[in-house]
Amino acid sequence: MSINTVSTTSFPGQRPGTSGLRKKVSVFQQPHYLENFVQSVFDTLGDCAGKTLVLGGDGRFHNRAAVQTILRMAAAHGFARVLVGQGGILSTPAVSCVIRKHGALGGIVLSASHNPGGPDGDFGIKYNISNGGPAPESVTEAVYQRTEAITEYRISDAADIDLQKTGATRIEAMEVEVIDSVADYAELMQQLFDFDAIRKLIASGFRLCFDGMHAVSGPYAKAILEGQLGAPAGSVINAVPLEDFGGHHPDPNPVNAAQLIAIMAADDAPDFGAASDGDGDRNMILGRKFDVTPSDSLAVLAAHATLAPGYRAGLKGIARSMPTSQAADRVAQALGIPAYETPTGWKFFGNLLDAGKATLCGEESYGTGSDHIREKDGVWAVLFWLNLLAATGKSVEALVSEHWQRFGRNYYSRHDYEGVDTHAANELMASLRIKLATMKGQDLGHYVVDFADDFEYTDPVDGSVSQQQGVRIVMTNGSRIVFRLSGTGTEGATLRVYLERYEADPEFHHLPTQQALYPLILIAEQVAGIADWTGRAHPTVTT
Ligand code: VG1
Ligand code: CO
Repeated sequence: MSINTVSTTSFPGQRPGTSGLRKKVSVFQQPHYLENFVQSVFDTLGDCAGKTLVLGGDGRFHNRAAVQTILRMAAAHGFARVLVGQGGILSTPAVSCVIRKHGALGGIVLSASHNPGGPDGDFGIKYNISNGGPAPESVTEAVYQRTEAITEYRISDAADIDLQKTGATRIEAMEVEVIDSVADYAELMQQLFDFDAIRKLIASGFRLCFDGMHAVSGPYAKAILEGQLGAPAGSVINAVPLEDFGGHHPDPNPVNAAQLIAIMAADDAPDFGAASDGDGDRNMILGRKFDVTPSDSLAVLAAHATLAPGYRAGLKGIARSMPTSQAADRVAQALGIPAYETPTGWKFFGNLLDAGKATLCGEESYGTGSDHIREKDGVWAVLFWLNLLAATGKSVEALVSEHWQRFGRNYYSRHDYEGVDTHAANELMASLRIKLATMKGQDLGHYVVDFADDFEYTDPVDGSVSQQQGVRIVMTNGSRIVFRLSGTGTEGATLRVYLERYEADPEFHHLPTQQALYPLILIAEQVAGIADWTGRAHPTVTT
């Protein structure tokens, strides 16, 4: 075994987006492409002697090859130890859990999350810091600067290690320990939730269906829901991670999880349905013939949090990303705790969680989590819901309807225009920004604009400022339209339009969502000229 120094030249555009560097697999397969990025991360970290790194991914195509390369590079960089998931598999929340439990310096997650996989799909890489959370912008920016200047990387010429067998081995002086992908994570879940109560609920005939979408959460859900909580075999569907996710899009929303939606819409539907995404950090919650929006899910969990053992002491605060509906704010107000509004992306929650300012966090994009780790967590959200259902004896629909009666309903929808021309998308945003200054007080349909701005966030802990995080038009009655461009796509641009309307009157709590939001949908089109700029009359995905 020896360590080689390899000359390289920089690749343009290795700047991490909302959640890591995501590109087509073919881009990552170019010689030196992955190596350049990994060396840039290591160079940014500096001396790693004596330190532990956690490594794993969502099992998508190129995962195993990338794991072997990164192990050889970590050995060349002088890490003392790497903990790698068996088969190269670790969900994003499991990486966060393992980093924290084992006091690692950080971790590398190989995933493009909800983006499609396979040889023609996407690949991704993300670095998480010692608190278990995604690297903040200061770190990702330093990594990007390094990728622009890189001239060489170091790598051991050691042979591939066997990822299938748990246990320790060595590359150069570095210890490599292949760990059970699920064990640490499952142990943490047992500390947070009342497994006995959930077991009793399931034993009493309560039925559930969890859709692993052939992505990483299948093994976690099987081990916990079927193995530990006694759900009958077959309760977890599409449970085996596949390199191409079975050809499907591992994005748990009513459009992409069509099989689960059909199961939950049947007359003999299970009591509870859920799905997770490529890397296991998202969750979709369903009742029988009933969808729960992610924003409502966060609010309902917050309102009932003390029913779960891990949250019995109450919540310190609730944080949500700016485009997420304001339903959780109303719960925070009722509980007398602070509500925080951050830019999109889980990295912005890390400081609030570390500082003990927030306990629960959520995003409208099917992401919910808490201070138990520093990532959003799909299986955690499922267990939280099961704990609430067991503790209250109520159905999913009853819990949500009662929530609306108490707090009012925030009708909410996101319209995505995927794969539009990048130039046109940028122009649309630029022309919106020009209009902002004069919008205050304007009449739009039956609404009056309270304020309009481009969201800027000052981190209350470290004072860092993030600008241009989404254009928002907020009406005097609290209804909102938000426009932003995705930072996770790999083809053209994706415009996201977020629509929210508050309705206090229970008589109007059961309208079809798109109908309830129709006046706002018209205003969004009128203000932004979406059809003119993008050439699209309708969104590609509506959630
Ligand atoms: C999207 C979501 C955002 C989420 C991010 C990563 O980002 O909107 O809420 O944090 O994906 O999720 P964007 O920039 O495309 O809107 V995951 O599960 O793909 O890591
Ligand atoms: Co994800």
